[in-house]
Amino acid sequence: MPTCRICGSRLREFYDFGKQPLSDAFVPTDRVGEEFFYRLAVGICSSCTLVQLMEEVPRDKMFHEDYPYYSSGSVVMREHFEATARHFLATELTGPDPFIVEIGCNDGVMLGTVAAAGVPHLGVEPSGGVADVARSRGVSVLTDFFEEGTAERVRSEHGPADVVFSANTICHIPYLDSIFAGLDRLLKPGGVFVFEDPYWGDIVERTSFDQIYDEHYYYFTARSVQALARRYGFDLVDVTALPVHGGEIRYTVARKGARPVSGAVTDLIARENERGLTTDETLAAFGAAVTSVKNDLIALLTDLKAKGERVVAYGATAKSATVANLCGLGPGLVEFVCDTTPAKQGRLTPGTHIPVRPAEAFADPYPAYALLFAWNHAAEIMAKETAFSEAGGRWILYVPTVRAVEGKVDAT
Ligand code: DWN
Ligand code: SAH
Repeated sequence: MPTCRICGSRLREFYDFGKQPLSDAFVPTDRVGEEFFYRLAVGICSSCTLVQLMEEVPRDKMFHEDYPYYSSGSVVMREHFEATARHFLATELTGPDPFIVEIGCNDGVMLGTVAAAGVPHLGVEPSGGVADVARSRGVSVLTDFFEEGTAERVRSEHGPADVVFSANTICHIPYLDSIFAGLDRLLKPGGVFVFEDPYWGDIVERTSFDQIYDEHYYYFTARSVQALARRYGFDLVDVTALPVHGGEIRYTVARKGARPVSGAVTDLIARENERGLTTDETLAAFGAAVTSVKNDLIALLTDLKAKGERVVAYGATAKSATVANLCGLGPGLVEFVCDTTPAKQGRLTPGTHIPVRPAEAFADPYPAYALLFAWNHAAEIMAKETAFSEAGGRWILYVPTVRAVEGKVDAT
């Protein structure tokens, strides 16, 4: 019987996405047939209500030297993380001996600003390629997975931290017992652990089921994070909703009793209970909505194909592996995917083998339809691709429902 990775209680599976490849394993054209597949299914803990994957993919298969996601690829995300860094510099890092650690610093999108301010910091990042880019920006990085042993090492070499920050990474880490043991070693008595991740409430509300893939092991609510923090001797002291990546929550966690708990925490948990975010009915309705989106997207793309229309996808996202593999979207339905990331270009999308081409291929010539795989960046992308809409092109969106639009941002 599959059990909760945190509390060991029974897990109830509520959606099976079937056989899926590693979401960020873009395939070199001479390596087709060598892909790793696993069963992507999502379940809920009957006791602590934490939503999680039913199967765990070994971490070294996902996060390594060639990990192809570079956080600085979006202007909006660059601005978001610069503001985050400035916030810490002005609040938590004003003492005599400041120190901030980031778990999963990627290419230094956040710590670059801290480094430029000359404030002591350390990124812990297992993916060597992105870590090297961070270093080239003046960021100090330890190329390793954060866990209890790493935290001990960081503490003995650098001293205790005021802030441990992590964006879009804690949900990637199944072994949270080791993470909290590490935080206990690393944080100053009054220090904070601040992390932001996709919010289960937004995933349910928008049927953004493509947030579910190998790298995203957990899907948090304030309620489940509060239970998690308490389990390891911490308190959830604040929550803030963020508009990025289709809806996230920033959680602030402190040692038990060290900081007052904001009313925002109790308010959000009360709202989650009212909405019934993890009830059997909600999970069944979510599953039904996923199946509708799947059927509608297949129908739309098949119809466009039959009419001889060109469809190109925009953004070779990790998320889109779930959509493309669930719907069986191959090069027969989607001509290619354009993406600004050199590490993805010239390769094929995982499992579905759609060619990935540079961004410039999009306009050469424009297709009739652009399937927006990077729907979470809709505002940024549509703003810079106005010539596509002006040429009569239409965007195909599938969050929260499948539709073709002319270039207005009603996506998220
Ligand atoms: O959690 C994760 C998030 C933060 O990043 C990781 N597990 C992996 C990754 O997920 P993703 O690939 O779904 O993230 P994005 O940010 O939606 O990916 C956007 C993709 O689109 C990138 O490959 C860059 C590309 N892009 C582009 O070609 N033109 C993005 C923008 C904004 C653009 O204008
Ligand atoms: N923080 C960035 C990157 C998110 S992608 C952003 O928000 O854009 C997830 C990152 O987590 C990857 O760079 C991956 O290499 C890293 N990661 C995965 N497991 C980790 C672990 N145990 N410790 C530290 N980083 C980890």
